[in-house]
Amino acid sequence: MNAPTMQGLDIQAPAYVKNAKLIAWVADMAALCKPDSIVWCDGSKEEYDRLCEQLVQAGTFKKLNPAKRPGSFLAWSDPSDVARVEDRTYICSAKKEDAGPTNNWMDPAEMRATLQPLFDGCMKGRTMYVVPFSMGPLGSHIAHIGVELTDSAYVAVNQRLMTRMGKAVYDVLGVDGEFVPCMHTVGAPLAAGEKDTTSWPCNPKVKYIVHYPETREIWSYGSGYGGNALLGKKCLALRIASTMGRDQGWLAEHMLILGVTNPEGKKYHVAAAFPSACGKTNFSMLVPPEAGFAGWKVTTIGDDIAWIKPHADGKMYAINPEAGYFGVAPGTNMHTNPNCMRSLDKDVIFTNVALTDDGDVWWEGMEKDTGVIPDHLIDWQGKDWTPQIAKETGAKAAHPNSRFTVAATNNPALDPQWDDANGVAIDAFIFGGRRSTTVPLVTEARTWMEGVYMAATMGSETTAAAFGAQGVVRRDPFAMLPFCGYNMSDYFQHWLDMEHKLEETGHTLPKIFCVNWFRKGEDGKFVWPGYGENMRVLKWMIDRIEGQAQGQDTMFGVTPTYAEINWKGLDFTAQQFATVTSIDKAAWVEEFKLHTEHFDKLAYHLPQALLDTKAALEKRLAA
Ligand code: SAT
Ligand code: MN
Repeated sequence: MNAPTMQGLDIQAPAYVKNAKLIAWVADMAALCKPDSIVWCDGSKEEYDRLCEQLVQAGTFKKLNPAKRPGSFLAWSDPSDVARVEDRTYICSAKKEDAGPTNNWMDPAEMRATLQPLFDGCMKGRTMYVVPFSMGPLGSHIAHIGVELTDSAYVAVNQRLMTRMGKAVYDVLGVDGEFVPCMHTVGAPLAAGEKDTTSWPCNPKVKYIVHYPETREIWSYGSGYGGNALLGKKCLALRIASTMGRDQGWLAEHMLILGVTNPEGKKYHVAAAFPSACGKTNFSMLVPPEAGFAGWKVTTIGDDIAWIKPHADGKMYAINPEAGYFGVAPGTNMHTNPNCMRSLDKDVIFTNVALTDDGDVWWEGMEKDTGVIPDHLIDWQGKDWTPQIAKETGAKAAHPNSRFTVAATNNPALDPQWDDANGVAIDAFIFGGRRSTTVPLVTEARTWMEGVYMAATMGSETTAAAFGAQGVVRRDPFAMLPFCGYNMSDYFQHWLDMEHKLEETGHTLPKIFCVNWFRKGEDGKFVWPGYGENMRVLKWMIDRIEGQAQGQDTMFGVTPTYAEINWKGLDFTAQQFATVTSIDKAAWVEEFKLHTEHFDKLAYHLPQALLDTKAALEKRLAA
């Protein structure tokens, strides 16, 4: 098995790789994919620099002006490869019911037969990178190891920023440790002697993002972009991990994790779920307003994914499985997210933003900082862009889903416990969607059950993070719709079961809140100022945790009174507050109809308790 060469290909693993299963798997996959060479990534800075230089030579990366943006690069993807492809994403469980109605399903044997010819020789003319990574602090009891085999150097360098990647992972893995095998190819093999002329190799026609939850495997074909290709992220840390969590009694969630410390030094931890491109990164790096919040501090543990385990002390402990941020660039500026802007000063990989004439990057929203829109840019498709062209054609300089990849350690607001192997104890969960109407600014669930109901029925207007129409409300339970690796109704039950698990220990459960920063007024504009001002809502939540705010009971949970919010430094009238907190009876009658439709689709295994909760809420509404 461990033959050092295979048809002229050197497959010998470095001496520090001792895991027999891994070595055998790499040999098998090399035999299948037939790369020209294999590189075992060690995660070193030298290796990173070398691969980045290689990407520059290949035309995939443009090195940015080191005086403006040291150590940073810009990649422009193929225009067909700019977002996750949900219709090409599959959960191949043995039984269709186990994938559930919200996932694409194919019989595992049938999928394997489909993928076999696609992967056969898929890496011809290319290098196969062996990328070992830990999702979560190295050696943490909550962490898991993955190994990605990829023919994309772009993926390898992004993985070094996004995960704990490299040699140390092999030590944790040892001779017989478990890892999640993650196969990735851009699906663009080269004929013998052919030179790659594309700067962003991908397969514009055929894409498959495939998960086998029972055997914990990931196979991704045809895309080089984000969540389709950086397999530690949505594929492992959410889809595969959610099924692990179901089987092992923990949670893998699409949640940011933040720490919030009051002026007395007491620290709370909050995990919050929002759909992609709804401001999770912003919220996780929030800067409290100066007026009224002196001494308050918010620190980031994670911006996208949380793994949460109930502990013997009755608390739920969360880690961020990632080690970097893959965030949306447009809209990010010193007003919306100053900590993020500072994180992006150096050592960043940008994807699909615009290039300035002096070799820096630009995206829509940056004009809020500088007061000017550049006269000339090269847009994300490599074309000339001017404000005039934008006016005439509507062309965006940066793709709406353009991204930055940056190590968490660049974040000035990084929480000192972000890499703590034991995680942080969660005090509250927040669930939020993007809703221009109906859902109030903030409500607190009266019970765990009611919180699960709120999360299970969450809706959100769609964004550019996934292919498809934007701005239409779709149900996105727990912000997990595209990321739950098993039947959504079973997932609801798993959340409901947590209550009993934790109650047995006699500990108070984390509170559950539902938020909506996105209500619009009659003029079509957002009413709530959002961003740093969200601290005011966060503070009310903490007051609730401390029993210092009474709130008022509504049909949909407990909501703050106007007087309970700290308004110092913000001009926000009681009337505006009413606009974002009001419960419109007629709108809620319609909303509940949509909940019914949603539950009808999820009827198989849907917990009866959710239907009972709905009936109780409707009764309240009618009263
Ligand atoms: O491209 S990703 O899936 O990683 C980003 C997102 O949609 O949240
Ligand atoms: Mn996300």
